[in-house]
Amino acid sequence: MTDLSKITKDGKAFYLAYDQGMEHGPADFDSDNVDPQKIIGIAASGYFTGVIFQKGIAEKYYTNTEFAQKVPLILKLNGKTNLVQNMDPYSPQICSVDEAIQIGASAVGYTIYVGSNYESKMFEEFSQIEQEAHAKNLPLIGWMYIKGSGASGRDLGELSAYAARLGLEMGADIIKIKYPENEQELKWAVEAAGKTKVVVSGGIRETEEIFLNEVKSCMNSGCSGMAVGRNIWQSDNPLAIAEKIHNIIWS
Ligand code: FBP
Repeated sequence: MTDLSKITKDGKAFYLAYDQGMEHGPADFDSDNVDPQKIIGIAASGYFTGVIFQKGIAEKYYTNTEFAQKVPLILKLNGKTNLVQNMDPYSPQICSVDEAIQIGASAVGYTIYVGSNYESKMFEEFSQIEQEAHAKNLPLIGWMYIKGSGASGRDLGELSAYAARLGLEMGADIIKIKYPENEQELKWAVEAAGKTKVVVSGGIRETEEIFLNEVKSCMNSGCSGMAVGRNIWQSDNPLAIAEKIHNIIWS
């Protein structure tokens, strides 16, 4: 089993996600949170067990800086924009495991679009990464996102459990999934993931009350934590909401 101690605390996890600049463009940002340096400041607050970047930001704002000592880096190895509207998304690998290690990553991440016609291409890249990362005892986090013509019209609860199981079958140490329709479906997905830990992604910004209830529901469902971006760094007080999420995860 891969050693997850660098990116978890007491078996639980809380990651600050900041790869949206590639996935959604600067539309998600304002003049404050567009600056990666500001995000690093939040990430280094002590509430997080990791920060998620693509390689460009990591190289310029993290590697060989004081922050590298304060919060572990999870380097995303693939990505895409939202400009190409494809029913069947493919997110190509843009960074290798070796580069990630040089950049100072404590773990790597890769998105598989479960149900896409390009699934097999992403499987090939993921399994190559899995071999390379695990040979170096580097944890692998699978973003298991349901999107594509193969998923269309299917039951979301069933697909969430399928995506979670796929993460286990593919060798992911941790999977990041979206909250399905209800707590019961999430519990089933967590069961399906077996010994692979499950964290839930934050999604678009909600009111604090709604979002914190979702975090509670995730923890009630047996998840190991959260990977949140917009609900934190789009907040008027990122550190205050980060503290509340942290306290729910480790309550
Ligand atoms: P958020 O908490 O902001 O949703 O971030 C989590 C995340 O998984 C990011 O890592 C990723 O960029 C984004 O969501 C993808 O969101 P979507 O699938 O809606 O494009």
